[in-house]
Amino acid sequence: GAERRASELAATVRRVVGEQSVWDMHTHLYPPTFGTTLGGPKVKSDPNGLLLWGVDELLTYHYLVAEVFRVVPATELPYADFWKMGKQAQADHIWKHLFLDRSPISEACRGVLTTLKNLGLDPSDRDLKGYRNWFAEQDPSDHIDRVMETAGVSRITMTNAVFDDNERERWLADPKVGADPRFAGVLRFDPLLRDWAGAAKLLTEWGYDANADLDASSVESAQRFVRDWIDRVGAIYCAVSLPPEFRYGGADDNSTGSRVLREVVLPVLEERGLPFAMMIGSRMQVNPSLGDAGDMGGLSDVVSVVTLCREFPGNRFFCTMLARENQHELAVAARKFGNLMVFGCWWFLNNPSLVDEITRMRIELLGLSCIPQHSDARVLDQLIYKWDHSRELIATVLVDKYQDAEKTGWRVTDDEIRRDVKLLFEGNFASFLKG
Ligand code: RAT
Ligand code: ZN
Repeated sequence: GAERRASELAATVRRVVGEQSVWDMHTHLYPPTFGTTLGGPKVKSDPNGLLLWGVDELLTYHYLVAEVFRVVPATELPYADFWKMGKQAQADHIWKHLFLDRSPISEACRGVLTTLKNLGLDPSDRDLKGYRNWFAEQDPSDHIDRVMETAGVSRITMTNAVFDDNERERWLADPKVGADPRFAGVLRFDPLLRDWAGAAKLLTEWGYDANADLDASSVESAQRFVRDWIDRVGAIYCAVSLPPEFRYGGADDNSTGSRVLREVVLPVLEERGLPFAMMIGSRMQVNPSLGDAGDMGGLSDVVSVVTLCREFPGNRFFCTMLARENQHELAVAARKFGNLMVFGCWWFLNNPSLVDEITRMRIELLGLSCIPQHSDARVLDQLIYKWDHSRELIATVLVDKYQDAEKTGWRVTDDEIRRDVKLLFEGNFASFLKG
């Protein structure tokens, strides 16, 4: 009877979620044409390459760098000494202190174990050298196929940071550098909104005359810059990460950041029909010695997002926030505006307890009209664990929600479950892009 139906339903939902491919809407991954730190039998390694993969990159992920400095503090191993160590020595250090000297049960540690296991390696070997040897035999491009297959990812969205010299120069040197069909481009330009004066200097150097006052000709230059780079990276949307202090006060708000948004970014995006992704709440470099691991989060202002959605009905906004405390208000805001798409459990929220809570709350408030997760993978192989863990959590929430509906006598068919799950993992993103 009812119990049997409930357990069948649970099994179906888990199977469907396991089989549904994902279009990962935000990663920091690249095709091998951008250079790769770990070469393969057919590919030379490039120490500044942007494609990170393999066990040493997994172990030196900035989430784990932060964790290792808690147990071997900088008073024992100064930051500068750690950064001087080679990649393998850093990985050895993290392996010893976070995997062998204490158990690897943080989410970032567990992620390494899931990744190894799903690649067919055996975490119980605890054989870092053996894992290294296995990766050394792989070809980076073939490995991308294997990882995508294992993770069930159909397409990887990049983050193409135009203000990063290393990346910008690769686009300028080779217009086809991003042409790999497994990857989609996203133009990322934080300095335009976070530091207009600094950005204006660089734009001028790059042939787009602009000044700190943002006069009419600077607006035109900056618009041309954004257009040119949208075209160059074939951007499917544009994105920024913003601090907790980010505010948009409406049409009379004449702060420079707000003017750049209103006069440069949003008009170009509307003209191109592209969404704008705002990732809000990153407080940068509270401990600069930690490098990428030195950022934290803070409470942000949902009202600013609401104001943007209301005043720019011709623009579409993806939004994610870094503070747990912002999630409810943001989900409620999405009920008010069809041009707002809430996505992902970002960075410090990408932990099972929080993914469960946030996903449940979003589905209760928004039904199937949200994008529950993105991976934020910086190391190719991380796609495997990020999606493995997220699928399990999203499936658990869906099982509960379908079972609650079925308690009334409503029945969901297998096809309907497949339809719904596809929306969450691919469809909502694809339709929001189209507008
Ligand atoms: O999640 C992360 O790895 C962060 O370092 C950032 O990349 C963040 O996701 C961002 O895109 O700024
Ligand atoms: Zn990111």
